[in-house]
Amino acid sequence: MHRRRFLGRVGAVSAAVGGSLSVAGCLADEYDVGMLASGYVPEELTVEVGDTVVWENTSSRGHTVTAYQAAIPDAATYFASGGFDTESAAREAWTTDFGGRLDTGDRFTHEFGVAGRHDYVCIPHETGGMYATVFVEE
Ligand SMILES: [Cu+2]
Repeated sequence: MHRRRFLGRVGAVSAAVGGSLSVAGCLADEYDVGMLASGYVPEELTVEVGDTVVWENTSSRGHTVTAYQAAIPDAATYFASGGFDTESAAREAWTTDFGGRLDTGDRFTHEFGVAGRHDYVCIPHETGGMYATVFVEE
């Protein structure tokens, strides 16, 4: 199964216009996880193996989506905005020149191929408690 999830938004838009609006016309508003000044919304998201999750920075501050390498399944592909292969690379890039930063309106997507709990964090707001979880089910 390889489908994108646009939880809620698609249905809401379709309902509002009676389903007549094309999917392409809705793309600008479709994401699964948004961001506030210091948090992800929602903080917990459950998807199925093969789903692609879309994050969008819906706030006015820069954020990252950076997986905790020790808190995703062993067989899972590492994910981080900026495309880094490891958490240490992502953290180093942030420290160096804000690598991986998502500015307002920027998106990051990741396809989840392995079931299990995936915890991730916003590097600059980690101490403020900006972290969240994607639960992937078979
Ligand atoms: Cu942040």
